[in-house]
Amino acid sequence: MKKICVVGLGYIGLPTAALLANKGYDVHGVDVVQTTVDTINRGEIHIVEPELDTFVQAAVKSKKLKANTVPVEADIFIIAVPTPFHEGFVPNIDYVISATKAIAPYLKDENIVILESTSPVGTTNKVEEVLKEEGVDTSKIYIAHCPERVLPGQIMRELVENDRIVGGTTPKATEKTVEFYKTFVDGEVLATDAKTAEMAKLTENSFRDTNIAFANELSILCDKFGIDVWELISLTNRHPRVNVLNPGAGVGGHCIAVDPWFIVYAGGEDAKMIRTAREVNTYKTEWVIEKIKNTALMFENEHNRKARVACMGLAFKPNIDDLRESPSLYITRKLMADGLDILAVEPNINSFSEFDIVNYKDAISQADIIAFLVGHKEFTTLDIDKDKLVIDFCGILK
Ligand code: SAJ
Repeated sequence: MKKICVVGLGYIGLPTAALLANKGYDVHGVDVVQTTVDTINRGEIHIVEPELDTFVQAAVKSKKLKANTVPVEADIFIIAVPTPFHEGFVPNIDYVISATKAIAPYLKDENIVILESTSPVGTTNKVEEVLKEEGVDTSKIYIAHCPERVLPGQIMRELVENDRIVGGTTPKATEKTVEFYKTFVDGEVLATDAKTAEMAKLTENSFRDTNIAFANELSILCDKFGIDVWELISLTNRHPRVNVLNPGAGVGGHCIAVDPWFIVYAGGEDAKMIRTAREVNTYKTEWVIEKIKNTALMFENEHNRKARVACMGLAFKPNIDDLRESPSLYITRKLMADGLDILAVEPNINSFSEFDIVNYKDAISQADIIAFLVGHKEFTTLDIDKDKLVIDFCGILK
């Protein structure tokens, strides 16, 4: 069985490493954070993802998965490090470059180097350039991009079931990499070139961002026109070729709110719609803040006292505990900073460093205004007093 070195043990690298180890591969995981390495070597996990703990525990117990801060020689290298952006939405591929430099001394002829990180177009070729600069004869190895496409919360299932796109820097690299993914993916493994694979991933997330922006814009317009947007969407979606997504408090997470900027940065003036979609989704979050503030002000004028506002949900999407790039957390923080009396609710976490987390049932009874920011399942069965002001930004009550 081939040996695999996975660089970056985060939301993609660790599940991938654990899955491959459970498939019988000998996996060496690399992370720059010592505590992450130690946690994994104890058979534990440092991120929250259903089923991942079972996979990691089994992989470590069978000695098929070991973690370290430095790479080792292997047959296949997978790079799964973050690709955030610098100030001003400039793509930041520094982690990809440093991971590439880190594996360079361990590369041998016939090795495969796979970039899984979501990357701006041209990054896989950049990996090749960096390896050349580091003294690697890249004509003797295979380099490809195979973008990750898994949905947080469903990673272990989607890693196996989803179709994958593989684009090599040469046709032979594509072929070799496709062969590898076919050993553990049940979905189809589709072959293309590196740039198309990079753009395909960015397109997927931009497509979703653009469609959510459409829904968010509709929700603002419907509010203006006095129309229930949820009823509107459920009616329009009865057309055989219409499928409007759900409006919400904005778009969060570390993918959909980030990746479209990679296209906008490279596309400049020609990336009009993709840029506008980003702007609409960012604006929706500010609009939610204004809406809550105005409702609180109206309450205060009417009752001669400050309103208590329950912010229902802090995670970036329903039924997870992930707070990264979360619009609802941003909204809650902003309202608190602006002096509103806030009850912060998040049923998926017990405590938070910045403020108290209030039980959702207590918050419902104590609040004057209840703002549903995330559609968590706990919120669907609540019994809310008629005298409460309810603002449903995520359609949970429909
Ligand atoms: N959202 C809405 N309305 C909707 C759907 C989503 O407001 O109708 C919001 C969510 O509340 C959340 C954000 O969008 O704040 C993103 O959530 P998501 O569930 O759409 O996607 P992510 O960010 O969890 O995962 C995405 C997925 N990409 C696509 O569905 C095209 C996943 O397959 C990718 O692997 C992942 O990004 C990634 O890593 O790039």
